[in-house]
Amino acid sequence: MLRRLAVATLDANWEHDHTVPSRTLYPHQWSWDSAFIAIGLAHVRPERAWRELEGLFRAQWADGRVPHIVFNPRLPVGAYFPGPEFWASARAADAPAAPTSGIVQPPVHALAAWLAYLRVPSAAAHAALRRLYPRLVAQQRYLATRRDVGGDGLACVVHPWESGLDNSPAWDAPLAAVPADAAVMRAYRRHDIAHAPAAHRPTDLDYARYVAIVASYRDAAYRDDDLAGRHPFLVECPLFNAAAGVAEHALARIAPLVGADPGPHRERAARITDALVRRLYDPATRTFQPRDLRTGRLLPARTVLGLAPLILPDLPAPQVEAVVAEARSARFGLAARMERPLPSYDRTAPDFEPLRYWRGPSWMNVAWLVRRGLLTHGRADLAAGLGRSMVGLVAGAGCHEYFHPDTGAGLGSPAFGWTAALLLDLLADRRDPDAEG
Ligand code: 9WN
Repeated sequence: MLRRLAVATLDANWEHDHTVPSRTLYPHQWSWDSAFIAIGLAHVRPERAWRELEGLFRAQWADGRVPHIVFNPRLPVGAYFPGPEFWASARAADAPAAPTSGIVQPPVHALAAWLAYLRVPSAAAHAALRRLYPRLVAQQRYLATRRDVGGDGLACVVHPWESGLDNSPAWDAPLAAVPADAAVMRAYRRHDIAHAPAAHRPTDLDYARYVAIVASYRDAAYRDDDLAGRHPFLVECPLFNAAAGVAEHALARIAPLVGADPGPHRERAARITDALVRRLYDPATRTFQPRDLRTGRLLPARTVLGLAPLILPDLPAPQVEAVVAEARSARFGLAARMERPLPSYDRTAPDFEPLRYWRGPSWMNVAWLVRRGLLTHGRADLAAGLGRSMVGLVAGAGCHEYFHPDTGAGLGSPAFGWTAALLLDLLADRRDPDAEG
């Protein structure tokens, strides 16, 4: 029954060569959505899983960046804000012919490709993996070279949208330092608040800052030289870098299948984990926190981003223990029998908001990453509790974009791609326990 709902949601969101996150709110192709969606499609429509990933990577820039949005040119102007006319990707020498945004999202794609292959290791899947491998390597190279603004082995994000957790309290301080005036939003039409309550979404002032950061990057033709000297938002994010580390682990598994050497991937994975622990783990609070490169300081909000390094198989034992303790604390409430869903932000914080975007509600993709991390580190008891809570959310409310962190009520888009896809993965996993490590 649930499985049928998830498949119907993915089928309804399928659009010629990709799956839209939501027909209403997000009608184009999004980067990390496509990776999560491919993981789910592999269980039911394996051929589409590869089309999803390959479609996204066709829009990869010559410098290796994978854009966070690939615009569907068949849609009318105004179908999403900011649309292709605002991003003006054609101004960048490295951009493809298809209109895209100019920023990236967490690199969860190599993991998605590896999991899709493991699910159905057919000749077609092998051929797709061969085609994707050099592109996945180029994606990693872009992040490791052009985005290592801190110079110590981590990639930085240049916009809250790159983190995937756009409106997280983690970004409040660095965002507040971006000069902007909410009145500029009078010149634009926000598409999101035509489809979702304004009280659940970022404010106009947040949007004015989002737009100002894009304009700064765009006006420099999306170049990455001298970001430290001129860019208004530069942050090292634990989730983003944990994804980059896991991507190297996945590439190390893929490499022998495509005639490549896994050694360099293993070395890069180890370097990322080491840098993450050195730069983003705070021994005082015993959790991972983002670092603001403009001030050099760790950002204090305790968000679910800090739990993400658990997905790294080589995370040292003291950090594994610390992250599990943070997840089990009253802040996040992880348990073998969970009373409430995993929130996106510390539920004991005075500014916890159960309805607003990434400031409290529960999301399936972040919970999926945490669950995978728990399995990786031998915490099957806690993973089972989290998994049951996730399935319970969809059983109670459907394939919503996100869920109320107390009641589990469905919020945001009612037919959301990654919720459906990751539910399929969870349901399959409960029949066939994770074997690939
Ligand atoms: C901006 C598509 C995307 C997700 C992000 C989520 C939201 C966009 C927005 O939707 O971001 O990229 O308009 O709010 O925060 O994680 O990829 O589902």
